[in-house]
Amino acid sequence: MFTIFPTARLRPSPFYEATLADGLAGASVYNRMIMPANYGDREAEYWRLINGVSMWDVAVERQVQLTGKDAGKLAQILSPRDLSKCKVGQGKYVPLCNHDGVLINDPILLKLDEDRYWFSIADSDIWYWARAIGAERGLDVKVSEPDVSPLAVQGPKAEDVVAHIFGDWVREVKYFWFKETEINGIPVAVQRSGWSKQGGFEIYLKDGTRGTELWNIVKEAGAPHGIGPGAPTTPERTESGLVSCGGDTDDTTNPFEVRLGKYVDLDVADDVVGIKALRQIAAEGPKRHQLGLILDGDTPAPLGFAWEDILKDGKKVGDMTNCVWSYRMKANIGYALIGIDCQPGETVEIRRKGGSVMAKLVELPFL
Ligand code: THG
Repeated sequence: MFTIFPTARLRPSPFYEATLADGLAGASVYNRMIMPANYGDREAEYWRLINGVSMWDVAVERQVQLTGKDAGKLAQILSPRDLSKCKVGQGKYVPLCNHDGVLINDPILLKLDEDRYWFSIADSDIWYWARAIGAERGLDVKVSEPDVSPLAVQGPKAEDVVAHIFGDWVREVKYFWFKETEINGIPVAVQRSGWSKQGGFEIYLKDGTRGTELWNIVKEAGAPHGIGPGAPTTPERTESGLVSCGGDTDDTTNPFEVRLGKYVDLDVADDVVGIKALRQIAAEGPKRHQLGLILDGDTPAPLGFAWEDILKDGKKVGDMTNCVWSYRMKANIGYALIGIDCQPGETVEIRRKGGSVMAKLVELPFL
């Protein structure tokens, strides 16, 4: 095929060497970094996540750090989720919207201290955004990118592996809560989180020179449990109904359309970016919603690069934003971003490259 041409614009992960040594076979680009995608046997990697434990280089989930007197103020201005009760050591899944109420990122917010926060971001440049909003509002806050790189340990056996490394206290950690600690002198934060519904933790490496060391600690601790390298798994996240911001959304999508309305608190202060637009969208009712699609046919037929049109009675009613073979459902499944008059139970037509395919609309998650 082809190799990736190294350039200083495409930053390597601290785990890059370790992932190459473990047989990295496919990657994509995310936050201007190489994002490992698979190690050559996607089905085995999927079942390892479902039944065992998998370790993922997700350093591409970069941190946008806010520090200073107004750090908490800026965090709240950027996010329409009420953060007033967020404690030090707690994380929260927060949509970020622009002034039109359009979703621009869906990070996990970590509150490290009263005056220090990280937005652990999905794939868009939030540093510029946070700096611009902070400056325009005259806030006393510094926005930076710290040397922090998450390594995910996911699957039903992840807790045993992470407890073996850090101690049994990790078993008591609540969802999205975290603790800063170290292992063999390597500074990390350990959080119960991860982009799967199979359970697990993310170990945020706080010293990018020690990626291979941390990778090998996890690999050794996981060996008795059959750990192997993997990556955020499209079939599992689709079955589980997780949103991929920028994949399942476009530059007009608001959080209500993609099942994130529960993370929008309409009574946050008026200075929160996008809140006025979000109140109006909520009052009028969103025009589209996100449903599952189960396609006819029994041959894996994943989505390529682009969304595909969904038709009803010959007219376009929405887009299929994602499509993948589900190993557990033994069908091609995907997400529809579709007019709200289209409802679960209905059959629609998807215009695919090889011709039309019929699909049934269902509620998400699939499993
Ligand atoms: N880990 C870290 N940072 C991240 C991601 C991650 N940043 C970008 C991206 N992934 C954020 N996206 C999500 C989406 C969903 C969830 C986590 C990150 C998630 N959602 C649960 C759900 O939808 O059921 C629970 C949400 C809740 O109720 O609070 O876990 O993977 N570090």
